[in-house]
Amino acid sequence: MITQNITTTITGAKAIIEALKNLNVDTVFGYPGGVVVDIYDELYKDNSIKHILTRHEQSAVHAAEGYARATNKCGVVIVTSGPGATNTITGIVNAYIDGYPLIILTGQVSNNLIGTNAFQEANICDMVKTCTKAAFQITSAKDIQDTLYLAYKIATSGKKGPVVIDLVKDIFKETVQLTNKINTFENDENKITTSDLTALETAITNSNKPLIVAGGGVKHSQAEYTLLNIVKKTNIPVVSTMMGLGTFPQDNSNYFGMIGVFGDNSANQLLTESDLVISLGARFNDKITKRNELNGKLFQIDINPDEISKNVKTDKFIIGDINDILKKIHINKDFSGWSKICQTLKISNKKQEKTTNLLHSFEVIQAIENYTKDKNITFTSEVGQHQLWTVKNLKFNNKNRKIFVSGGTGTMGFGLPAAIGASVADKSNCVVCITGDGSFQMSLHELATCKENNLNIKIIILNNGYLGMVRQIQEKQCNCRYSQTKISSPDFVALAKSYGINAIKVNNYNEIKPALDMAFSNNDTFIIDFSIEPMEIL
Ligand SMILES: Cc1ncc(C[n+]2csc(CCOP(=O)(O)OP(=O)(O)O)c2C)c(N)n1
Ligand SMILES: [Mg+2]
Repeated sequence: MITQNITTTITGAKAIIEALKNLNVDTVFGYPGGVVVDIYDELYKDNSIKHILTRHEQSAVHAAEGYARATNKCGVVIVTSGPGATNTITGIVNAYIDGYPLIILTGQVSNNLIGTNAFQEANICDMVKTCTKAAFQITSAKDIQDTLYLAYKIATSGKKGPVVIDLVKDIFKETVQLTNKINTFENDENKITTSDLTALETAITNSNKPLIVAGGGVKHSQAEYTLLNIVKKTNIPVVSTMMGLGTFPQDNSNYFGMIGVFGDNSANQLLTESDLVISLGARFNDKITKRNELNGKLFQIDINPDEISKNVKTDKFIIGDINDILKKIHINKDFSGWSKICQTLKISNKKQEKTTNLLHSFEVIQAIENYTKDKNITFTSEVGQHQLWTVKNLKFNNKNRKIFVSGGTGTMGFGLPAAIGASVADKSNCVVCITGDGSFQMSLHELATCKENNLNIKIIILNNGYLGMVRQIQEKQCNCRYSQTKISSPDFVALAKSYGINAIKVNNYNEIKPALDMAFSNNDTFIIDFSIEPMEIL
């Protein structure tokens, strides 16, 4: 129910800012342009919403996603029309697949120019139809507030995700009645029935070898604590997806690792060995091994009805909020016998070994783990070998240590802007971005954003001179024909200096600790460029 009192007349541009304020938005990420100058003028005059100027619109969206992940709030982005709008698309796809709530406000040419190939016109709403929860075009100022509130509701409910609002230029100067709206949205989320809960309880009680797969959904529903309590009581073994990392303490004896193509053998084997797989918000996409073995034994719990039976056919499922569901079930069976049997599988996990005297990624990450294990840190990573070494060697044992990775789309260029969003969300928090030489070059222009906002981000470059992940595939599939995967880089230390950022190069193991001491000695952005064995493989 929305109630309203009409108060005063304002411009459309101001109405946008007022609507954002009503939605408790205090930070936006963006990049201005001619079409949206009126909004930027209002931001300037109002001064109560902080604007973070990124150096590319894609980064603004990734940063807003990092902010949303860090705060559990909705990220907001403002960009101009045409190229400003189209530059957001990669970021939008990323947030859509991984399920983080964003509102992206794009400028649009005037009503009378739409469809004429006007200067900087792009039909962004049609372009993002398949990667947003909704896309609206506002052609009249009277629709501003209602559309923003609706967009917010859509972005933040069910499986969360991005909503685009395309703002036709004319509305900014148009006047409109400012309304004092109270946003209390009716909760129309799925209701969980008693028979749903009984079905889950019965499936678990009838099982001898159950397994919980903790997916990204556990994070989304903030079900970490409830999950831990259930496992404490029942000793059901737990594995996680990459998006679910950190949702269950990795030092718990009932944790058996990460599933997936690059996951742990113990975790993947458990998918086969178990007789019931309880999926908590996992999507079982094509990067998950052994999907066929799940046939007939999968119990899916997901807020998104589209996920049910999408990748593995199942007739056992509950659509709803994971935390709500887990809080309501009662299991009086102890699976510690089964969990003990599972321990033996841990021996099958691949050992990480040095092949040369050069620095190896895993020893760098292990050193970082060792150095930071008692600190509350948000990690981000990019995409490639460095990401997999990162998730394999960092430990997430409590909710003060988190990791943000681009899961569903594997977007190189995500990690640094996501770190910016996380750092902006809480400046007292130290953020560590672990990146590759290839990925870093996709968003290194954001060093300016880090410097300008005095962000406490430590950037760790695992510099192997290659697009290593692809090179590794070529080694096996193309008989070592490394087509276009050797990649040169600038002198990252000199580059950092040109941005006013301190940096150091590390070539051998003894230099790691002093470099970390230097990086963590203050709250500034700092870069460590690690020279890594180029031929290392996972
Ligand atoms: C935007 C984008 N382009 C291409 C790819 C394909 N890709 C996946 S991993 C990778 C190599 C990444 O290189 P680097 O960042 O140096 O990491 P490394 O594997 O060497 O650790 C590439 C090109 C991608 N994931 N994202
Ligand atoms: Mg590399």
